Amino acid sequence: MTHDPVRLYRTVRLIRRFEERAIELVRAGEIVGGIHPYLGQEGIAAGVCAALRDDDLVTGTHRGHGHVLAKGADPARMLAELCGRVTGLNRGRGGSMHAADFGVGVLGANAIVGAAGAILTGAVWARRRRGDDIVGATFFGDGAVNEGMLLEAFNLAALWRVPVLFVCENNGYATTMPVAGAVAGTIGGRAAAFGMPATVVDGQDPEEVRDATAAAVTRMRVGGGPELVEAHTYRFDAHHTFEHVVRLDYRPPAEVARGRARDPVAIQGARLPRSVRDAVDAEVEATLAAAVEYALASPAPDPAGALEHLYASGLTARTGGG
Ligand SMILES: Cc1ncc(C[n+]2csc(CCOP(=O)(O)OP(=O)(O)O)c2C)c(N)n1
Repeated sequence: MTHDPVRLYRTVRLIRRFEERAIELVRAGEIVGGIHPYLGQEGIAAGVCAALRDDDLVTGTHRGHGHVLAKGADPARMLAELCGRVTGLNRGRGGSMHAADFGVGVLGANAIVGAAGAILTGAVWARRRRGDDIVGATFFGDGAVNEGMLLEAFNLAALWRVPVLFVCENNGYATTMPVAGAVAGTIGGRAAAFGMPATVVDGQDPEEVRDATAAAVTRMRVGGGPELVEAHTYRFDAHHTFEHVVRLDYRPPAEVARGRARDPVAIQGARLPRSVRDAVDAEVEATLAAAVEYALASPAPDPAGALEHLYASGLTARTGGG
């Protein structure tokens, strides 16, 4: 747990600029297939991960770069992963939506809406059974709250008192679908149905997110069951970079302007003296310049090895058939 406001600012700023550089690389054709930018939501990943220990576990979403970076992954290897290079966190085979770094407790971003909570619940349960006092945090969007898999994870985590913090990043939309058109009842009400405490926080304020997470983690670490945090936020950019090409008209411009006016990077930055902020900004720019250079200088994987690393036991040719 860090109370360090500079570290929190560094994290939100790093995620912000990482995403902006990644969008440039999408446009340049270096990141194939596009990305789901985390712009505007940085305060949630930064705040949650600041309240976790290095050996605690996280799982994330399709909008997952911020979670991986905030938990401590190397930005250069993360960017190389997005570019599909051998030096990437996962040898360039996972890409944007499947980046993982077990060394810092990141079990993976996840393209399947609602799946990451089940994976984390199982992983934390297994580690606690071994006697480790770790906890976990899993991120999901408002679009996941009606997915059976996530609700099943709520149930087992609550029943078995698995210390998982379920973090809902409520940015108001699942792709183009507003929450009001898709979610009956409330998100906190889903937690209540399983006997889980739920806290609503301002996801644009990294310190508020961190403090709510720290309080939950303290309870969970000593045997408390799972909890839910619903962080209200706003996605500043597209659902996916395809929207930069195909404009979709689903958010009123006044709403977008209002949402963008509450910027987690500006909110955390305003807590620091200008000189400190400038120094962090310069450090982040240098880190990312080096990361881009590293990623682009790295080779792509050899296509001959495409079937490697698919199964823990290796891949053996099928016998027989015809
Ligand atoms: C099980 C499943 N259903 C549908 C999709 C397609 N899909 C990808 S992202 C997305 C919207 C998710 O919205 P939300 O969970 O609110 O997260 P956000 O994109 O707003 O961060 C959908 C429906 C998917 N990836 N997985």
